[in-house]
Amino acid sequence: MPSLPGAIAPFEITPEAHWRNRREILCGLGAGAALLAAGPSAAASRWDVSEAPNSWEDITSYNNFYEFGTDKADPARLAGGLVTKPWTVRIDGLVERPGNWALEDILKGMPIEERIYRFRCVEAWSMVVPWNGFELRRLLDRVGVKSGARYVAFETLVRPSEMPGQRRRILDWPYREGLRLDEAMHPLTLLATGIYGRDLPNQNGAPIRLVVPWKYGFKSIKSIVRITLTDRQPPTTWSQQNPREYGFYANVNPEVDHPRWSQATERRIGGGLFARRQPTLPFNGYAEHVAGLYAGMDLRKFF
Ligand SMILES: Nc1nc2c(c(=O)[nH]1)N[C@H]1C(S)=C(S)[C@@H](COP(=O)(O)O)O[C@H]1N2
Ligand SMILES: [Mo]
Repeated sequence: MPSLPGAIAPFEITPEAHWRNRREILCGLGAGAALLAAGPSAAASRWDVSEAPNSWEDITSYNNFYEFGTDKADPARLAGGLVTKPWTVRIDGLVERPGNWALEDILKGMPIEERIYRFRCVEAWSMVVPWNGFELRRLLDRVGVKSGARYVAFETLVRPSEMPGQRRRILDWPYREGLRLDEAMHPLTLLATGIYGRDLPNQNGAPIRLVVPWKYGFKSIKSIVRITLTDRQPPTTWSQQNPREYGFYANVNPEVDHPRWSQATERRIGGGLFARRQPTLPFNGYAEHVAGLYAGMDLRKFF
């Protein structure tokens, strides 16, 4: 986008400034007054973390999205041509109402949440992202999960004409991910449609992507076109690619190292070149909410 020398394009400053203002309003007034002042979607979520969110620039320029290439800068550079309207999500398998759902129909009447989540990649960097989206369980309730279902499988779009990384066999396309049904039904699990109150940029998985904040980033599959309820654990891209390094569960765990590096600490993106690494928290800091899902499981075996 061309801009005047020295001018700051509005998209560079608006989302973050807008968001910060609303937070300040929330802190300064009672919740009721804040809602009136800032609109119903501005209520702080009980899931929010207190850490400062990363900038729009950090979140949208340092991405993993192999459909556009393996370099962190590739998605921002190459994802602009992805057409995300119209968008259809096929929902099938063990559901009462299978079919092709237009995204606009999915979003109709869906309560959209704004939540600030920690996000950690298996490569030992992390960010804090203010997502907007809805709880996956709301969609699953709407389509009606049948009693035999135990897992949820997800697939990303395959469209090599718009996804240059797919013209090579970097991965076995489509990118696939999966959750156990109870993980999928947990209220922390979001289908995100935006960041900082704006639509998701393509490089972050437009128009709809998963966010599972207690798991490594690769579970958070982008640009989803299919959701399947199944009775058995579905194959997932990274565990198929390299089962020694990547498991199905992929819960953030400082005690289980990746075979090639430690998972005990992380580098917060945007902290500057000399920023100290910080200790990684079990379940990425969400243990009080999700540890119970894994009671009695050996998390070294089910990594
Ligand atoms: N379809 C698809 N989804 C994906 C990936 C990918 O390559 N393809 N990369 C994953 C990994 S490894 C990470 S860390 C996150 C990065 O999300 P972000 O770019 O929004 O930070 O997306 C995940 N989802
Ligand atoms: Mo990642």
